Amino acid sequence: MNKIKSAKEKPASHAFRVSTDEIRRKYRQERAVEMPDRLERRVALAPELAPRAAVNVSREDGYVVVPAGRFEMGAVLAASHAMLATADVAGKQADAHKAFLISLGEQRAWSLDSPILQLGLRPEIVAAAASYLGMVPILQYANFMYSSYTGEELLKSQLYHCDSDEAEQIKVFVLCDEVTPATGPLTFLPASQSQVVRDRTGYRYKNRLTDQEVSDALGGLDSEVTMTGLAGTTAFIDTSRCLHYGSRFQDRSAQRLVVMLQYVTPLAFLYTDDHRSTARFRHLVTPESDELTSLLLGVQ
Ligand SMILES: O=C(O)CCC(=O)C(=O)O
Repeated sequence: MNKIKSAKEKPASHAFRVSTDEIRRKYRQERAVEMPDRLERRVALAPELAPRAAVNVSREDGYVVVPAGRFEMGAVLAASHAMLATADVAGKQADAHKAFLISLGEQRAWSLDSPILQLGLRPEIVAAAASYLGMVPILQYANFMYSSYTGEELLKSQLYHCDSDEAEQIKVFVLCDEVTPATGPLTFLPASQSQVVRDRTGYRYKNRLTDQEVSDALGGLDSEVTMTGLAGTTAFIDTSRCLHYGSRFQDRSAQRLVVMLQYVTPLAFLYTDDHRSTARFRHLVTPESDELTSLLLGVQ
C-alpha cells in the first residue's frame, strides 16, 4: 500500500496535510482502485449530466465566477438574511475556532425543502461540479458563513492556503449581500498559478502563505481574483487546487454573508471510512429519492 496508509500512527487526513501533491495523488488513485463499486455509477452519470452544467470549470483555471442575476437565488438569499437576523453571532464567535468566519446554521436541521439544500441539489449546479470532478460528487457541506473584522493579525484561512481534505473539490459560494474589496472578499489564484506557487514553495497542505511569499513565487499577484459583486454573484472554485483566502476586512464595521456548498468525491480524505456511513446529509434520502439525489447525499 502507499506511503500514507503505511504511516499507521497518523490518519490519512493528517498525512494529507503534510505530504506532497504526488503522494496525495497516488493515495487517491489507489483508493479509486479499491472502491470501484462506489465510483461506477458516479462516473457513468457525469457525462449524462454534463449538458445541463451551468458553467464549465476548466482544469487550467479551477474556477468560474458568475455575475448576479444569472441564477435564481431569491429563496436562498431570503433564507440567509432570516438566518442572520436570528443567529447568536456573538455567542458563535466566542466558541469559534475562527471568530472572523463562522457558520450560522445547524446543518442537521436542513431538510430537502430547505432553500440551501434545494440549491445544493440543483441539477445545473451539480452538473457543473460533476463535469469538473469526473463523477457525481457528494454534497458534504452546506451552510451560511458570516465574516467580520476581529483583529489586525491575519490568521488561518485569512492567509493563502489550499484545502487539505480532498485533492480536488468544488465549493460554490453565493454572495448574500454586495461584497467589495473592503468587505473581506474571497480572493484566489487560478489553479495553474497555484500549482506554480506550490511547486516553487514546496507547499504542504497544512501551510499558510503570506501575500509576499505568493508574490515572490509568481513575480507578482497579477493573477489574483477577488470575488466581489452584488448579492447573487456565484463562484465555483476548486479550493483544493486554487490557493485562496478570505475575510480580511479593510472596513472594520462591515460584515460578509455567503452561502457555501462543498462537493467532494468518495475519494476525499475526510472520508477515512466508507462515505456511505459518514456523508453528512445521507439521512435525508427517502425511498422516493431518485438516483442522483441518493448519490449526492451519499447513500450510494
Ligand atoms: O472566505 C473565506 O473567508 C475563506 C474561505 C475558505 O478558506 C474556504 O472556504 O476554504
